[in-house]
Amino acid sequence: MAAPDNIIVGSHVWIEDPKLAWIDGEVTRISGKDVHVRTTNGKNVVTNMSQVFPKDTEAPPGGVDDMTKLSYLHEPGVLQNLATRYELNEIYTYTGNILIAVNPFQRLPHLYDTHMMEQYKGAAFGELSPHVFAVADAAYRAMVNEGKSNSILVSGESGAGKTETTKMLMRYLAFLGGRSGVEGRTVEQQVLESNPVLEAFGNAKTVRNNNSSRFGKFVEIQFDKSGRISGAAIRTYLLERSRVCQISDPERNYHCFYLLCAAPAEDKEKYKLGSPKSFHYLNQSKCYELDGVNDAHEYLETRRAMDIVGIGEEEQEAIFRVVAAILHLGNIEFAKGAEIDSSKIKDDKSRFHLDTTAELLRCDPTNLEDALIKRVMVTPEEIITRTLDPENAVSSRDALAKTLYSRLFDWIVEKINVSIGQDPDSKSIIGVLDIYGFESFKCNSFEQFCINFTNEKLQQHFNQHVFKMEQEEYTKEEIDWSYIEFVDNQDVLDLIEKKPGGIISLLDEACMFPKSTHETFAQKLYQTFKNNKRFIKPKLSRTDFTILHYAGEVNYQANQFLDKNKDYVIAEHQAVMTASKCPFVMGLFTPLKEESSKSSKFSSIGARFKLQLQSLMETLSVTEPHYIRCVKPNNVLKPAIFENVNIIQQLRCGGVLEAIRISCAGYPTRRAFYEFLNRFGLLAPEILDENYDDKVACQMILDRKGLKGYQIGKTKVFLRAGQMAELDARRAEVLGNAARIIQRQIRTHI
Ligand code: AOV
Ligand code: MG
Repeated sequence: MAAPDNIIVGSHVWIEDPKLAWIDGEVTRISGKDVHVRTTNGKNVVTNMSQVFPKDTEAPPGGVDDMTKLSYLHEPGVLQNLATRYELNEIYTYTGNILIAVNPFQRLPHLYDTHMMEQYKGAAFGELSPHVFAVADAAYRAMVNEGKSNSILVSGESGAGKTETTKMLMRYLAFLGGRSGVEGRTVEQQVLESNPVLEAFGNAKTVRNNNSSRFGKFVEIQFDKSGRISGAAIRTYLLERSRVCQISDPERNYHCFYLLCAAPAEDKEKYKLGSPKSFHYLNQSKCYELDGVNDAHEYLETRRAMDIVGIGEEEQEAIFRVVAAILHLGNIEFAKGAEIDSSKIKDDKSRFHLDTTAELLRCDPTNLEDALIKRVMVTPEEIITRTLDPENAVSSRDALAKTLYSRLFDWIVEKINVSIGQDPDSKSIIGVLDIYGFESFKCNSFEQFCINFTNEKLQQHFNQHVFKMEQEEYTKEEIDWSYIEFVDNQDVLDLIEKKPGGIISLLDEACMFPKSTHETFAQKLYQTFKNNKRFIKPKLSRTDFTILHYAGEVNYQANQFLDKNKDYVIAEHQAVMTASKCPFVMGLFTPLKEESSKSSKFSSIGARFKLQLQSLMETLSVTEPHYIRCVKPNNVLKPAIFENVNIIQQLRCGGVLEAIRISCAGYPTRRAFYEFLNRFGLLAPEILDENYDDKVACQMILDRKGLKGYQIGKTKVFLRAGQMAELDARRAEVLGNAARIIQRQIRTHI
């Protein structure tokens, strides 16, 4: 987005500001490339011409509902428009077909009621105010009319509103594709009620969001020939496992633990539960309660939702038994044993929790104890039993807790899928993707690496799509277009996933080689990617590495990559659990058919995730995509606070600005012929007098002003970046001259 060089003294402009991102002002002097600007907050600033952007002084006071209607499609214009609308509680804005949603952080019930749904039903896209319903409606119509699958991709950073948006989309699709008048456990009811169940087990309070989803999900809603919902499939991605054992203030563990601790007395007794404060996995953080959430009520709600999605009474009992067992497991402490490097159960209290865990999991307490503190090694000569020191025993305990929990989560997802049922005859689907946005923290580990890998994949998909849409618009208007370049991020994807030689491959190699450490892994990366433009070895660091993602640089700490990538269940744990007398617990540890058929080759989280992503991209590639970009206006999670710098950063990461850039590379400004003449007719009044055809008149004005490279379509004028500003400058001159003449006349009259 190069600044146009038609800024003159008196022009209203935007310049960069360290605090506000952009500030507006008026040009007071120009000397060479230096522009002097008096800003609206009363400062005089000198800046380079290339950093000055024209401000549209005629922008409608309430903003425009589509960014492409802006006269100047640049960063400050986009930001100003969003801010203006947000202030009026207009949280949705289009950028062409992309919907930008700014989190209101307050309930806006009228925006989502049945009346609203009725209104959007069947309305042409763009006819009503921008809305998630309009996107869902467009997807649904496209599916019904063309018989093609559609997808809606919701993205944004943590707390931006992805999950809420997804729920709204699903509600609207259920409204369109549901069987009116049918009560009870319909497919659409089950689809909707899967949300609270998944949230209870997969969401937690984090610093960024009180109800943060700790997994990604793709919900595929299947429709029959007549456009009714006939089935659904939920795929989930990478549940955060570490949270089960480790949390820090003021975060919480997964909601289900607290719900269960707030269950009715008889349930609590059954599971020997007390206050959440008494459990190690919960009391590492001082946060137990959530504002506005009643855990006791949520427990009953979750059980009700479980009923609806088809999880039976007995299964629910088993699920919560495992949840309680994990809490008790976490309270087992170890002390040094009699021999060196051995450990024993610390005291009676720990013994009680061990026994309770065993009881809840229906397994033998002695075997459980052994599985926690002993390892059996089989060598060709003999079988050696090795004991673990207390520190390793704790790791062993936590590993079991994490495995139990992640298996439990997968079981629930699978159960919901079976219960809702898949429609093998489904003609087409609408997929809704609610997945973690780009992350860059102070410390970035393997999780961030996978998350950002996902975002690179989706970004590539997004770029290619935006690019295609742009070209389609040109084709529709029958104008010539030459090749428009856009930044492709294939190089980052190669760096990460190329086989062999990408980071994931190198990580797998390191995990398979017993002697590797995170240091040797990092060294290998440094060596291999010495000359890679997307890879940096930070100075002074021996284990960190930096990737230049499309959304910015991220510095990763390699030290836990190897551990976190290893995907295996400790054999001793496996043995105890499969010997459980509870079929449910046993089932969690019985390998799925596909897994067991695979040879006992090493399996890694990274490689499996890569395959999952690949399959997701394949699914998406045969759908017509729709994009929703959620924006988090502030980090205090409060309404009416719009932080410019923060938002600009998100628009950059979400590819919104990139989409705008792609559009700027072509013909970013489009004006219908009549609109163009209304605005610029005064540049050549004599042409207007002649009664030419609108199209001809537009062409004549543009030629007379010496503009080059623009295009005249069938209904619109297509201008190149900067040309609108040029025309506006001419227009300002004409208006200025007219004003001076009038003033002179007034003066002479006085
Ligand atoms: P996320 O899904 O994007 O974060 P959520 O959808 O959970 O974010 O939204 C966070 C919070 O913002 C919600 O709990 C609501 O309080 C509020 N919110 C979001 N959208 C709306 C809306 N349209 N109307 C009213 N309130 C809203 V994360 O799952 O953390 O990435 O991992
Ligand atoms: Mg979420």
